[in-house]
Amino acid sequence: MATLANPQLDYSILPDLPADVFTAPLQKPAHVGDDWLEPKQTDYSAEDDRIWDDLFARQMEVLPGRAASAFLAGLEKLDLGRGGVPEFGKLSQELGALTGWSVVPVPMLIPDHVFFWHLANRRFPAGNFIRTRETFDYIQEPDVFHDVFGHVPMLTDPVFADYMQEYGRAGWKAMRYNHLKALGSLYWYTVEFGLIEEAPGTVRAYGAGILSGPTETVFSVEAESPNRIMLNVDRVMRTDYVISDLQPTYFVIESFEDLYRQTVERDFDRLYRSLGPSFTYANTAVIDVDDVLHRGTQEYLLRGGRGSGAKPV
Ligand code: HBI
Ligand code: FE
Repeated sequence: MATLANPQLDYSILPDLPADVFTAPLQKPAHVGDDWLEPKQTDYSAEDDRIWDDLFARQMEVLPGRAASAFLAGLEKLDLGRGGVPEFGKLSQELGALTGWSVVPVPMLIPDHVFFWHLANRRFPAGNFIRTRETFDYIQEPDVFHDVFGHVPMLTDPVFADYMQEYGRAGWKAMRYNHLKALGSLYWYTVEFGLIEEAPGTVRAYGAGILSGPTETVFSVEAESPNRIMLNVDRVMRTDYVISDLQPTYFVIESFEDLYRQTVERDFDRLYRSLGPSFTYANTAVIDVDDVLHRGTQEYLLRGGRGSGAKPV
């Protein structure tokens, strides 16, 4: 039987989690199996559908000139604004025809090795629930708007689609070395908070964490506060991150091909063996070897960040 310590190559079987591999414990709801998949997608209320439509309209106000062309193209191909929370079955059919990915419903955050297993098999696990009016502006857990609006458009891009699958395959190796946080940083600074330089001097956002909310959509590409640094996979995987506020640093790719290439060419065994038990670089650090596009003032952070009422400048 395949285990994390002796991974099989076809990735079709969910691996066992050895006792010495650390993963955050999650309470599995009784109605889901080992794959953590919901038997079916939630039946959304009329108000849920209105919340989707309002979130969608709000994002469409800020995306032009800020979201990556690949993201905007994906939104259009999948027609995510046809009204109400998209139906995963139909969405999966359309996405499947483009890149072979599907979207599957999960109740909440799922364990790392299960998440990686779905990605390695080109299934994107999407949160089933949608936020309420009370939590319209900010939620910490991924809901269906973040997961579907934020993540799924990029999965229509063939190169990005391959990158996500490679990421899933890389997950088990990271767990074996207990360096999941390092691989998590790569996800964080690309899939969630990535920027791309589409033409010299033209930076756009493709990360789902950015594009599922209006504030960071503007802040990430236009504010003076954050650093914007050309992405180097090795450097990013040594960089800490915080999940609860606007990012002090964004990493910029030159193309999805380059991101894919850097990831598959990286010798992760070597990297994990060379990593210490904690991160080398703080998330505000600018280091000698960085190719810096914009050196941030960190004004937002210096004024106290989220909770202080600081303006995201
Ligand atoms: N579960 N539903 C869900 N969504 C995620 O983005 C997610 C997860 N479980 C684990 C996980 N992400 C992490 O392993 C990666 O972000 C590194
Ligand atoms: Fe996400």
